[in-house]
Amino acid sequence: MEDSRIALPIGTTLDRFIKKKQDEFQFATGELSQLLRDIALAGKVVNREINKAGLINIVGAIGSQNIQGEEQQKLDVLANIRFIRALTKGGEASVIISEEDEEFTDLQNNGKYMIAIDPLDGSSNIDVNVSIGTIFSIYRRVTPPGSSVTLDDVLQPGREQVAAGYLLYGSSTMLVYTTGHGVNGFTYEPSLGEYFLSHPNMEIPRDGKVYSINDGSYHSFPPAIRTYIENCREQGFSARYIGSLVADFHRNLLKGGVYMYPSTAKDPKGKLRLMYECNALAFLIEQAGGSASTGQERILDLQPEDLHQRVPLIIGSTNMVEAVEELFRGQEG
Ligand code: AHM
Ligand code: MG
Repeated sequence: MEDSRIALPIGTTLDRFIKKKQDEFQFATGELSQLLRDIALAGKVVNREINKAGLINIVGAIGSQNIQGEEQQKLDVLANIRFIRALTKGGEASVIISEEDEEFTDLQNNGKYMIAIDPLDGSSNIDVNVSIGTIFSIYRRVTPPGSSVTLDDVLQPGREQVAAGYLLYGSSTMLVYTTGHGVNGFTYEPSLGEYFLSHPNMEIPRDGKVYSINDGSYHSFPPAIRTYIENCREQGFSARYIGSLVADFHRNLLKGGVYMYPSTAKDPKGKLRLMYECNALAFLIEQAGGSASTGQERILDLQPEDLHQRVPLIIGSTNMVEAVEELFRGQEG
């Protein structure tokens, strides 16, 4: 088996990187590479819209008209349109599910792939100039391409992902993704319109001193989570919570730490969606040497039952996730 983690130098363009990686796999047909390129391109378009958000009245004006006579859209709706359009064109994907859409979209073509996407995550941060993100997962279809899409094609456990990643629209825009052979991060250079490899072979530290959770819900967290938070406080760990999953995840990936969205009184199954948020980040974190769990089960092993299913998420440095799992086991006993 060839070493798919052959180092490419920092500064390699995303296009060249994708091409080199594809060349390393025999029989690769290039469709997955094309999907990644499509996502990267849509990311550039969304990045541009986000940067314009403060300048023109694009946000929150759904239903009104802009000067071209087009409907003005909220940024999350706009991002959904941009990504679905980009992923539909090439014919590599035959079905798309999106956090923005109630049902799956059967594209009625021969595409081999199924895509799950959260086009713009961190909705509460959109209007306030704080980092937001796009999260995506790519799976192979289960039923033969060309036939009608079924729920079996879309309700696949996260361990079946062939690729996953996110775009982070932050102080700079980044694309971070995995195809199951490590995690690589690319930084977007807007004046050149290119992504460049900036974070090759990303690995999360095994341990960390940062915990990320919405402390306002402390009193409705399960006892295991409350105990874990108290332990973090006693050890003088830092609490860091942006409230934008991609941004919190990205910081912890680089520095070490744990992000937690457990069950609460308001969201008894947790708030985050298995298909659009948790699976992609779980695949990435495991590829970077970390862990992702509900507190009781590995995220990637969960059998989804519903397109918009929510699950608790504990994700980050392995030692920290395991410490939480240990507390859940103690709570059961
Ligand atoms: P969204 O999909 O509506 O944007 O919600 C997901 C977001 C995450 O990005 C973030 O980590 C979490 O919700 C924050 O929730 P809360 O405000 O309850 O802490
Ligand atoms: Mg979301």
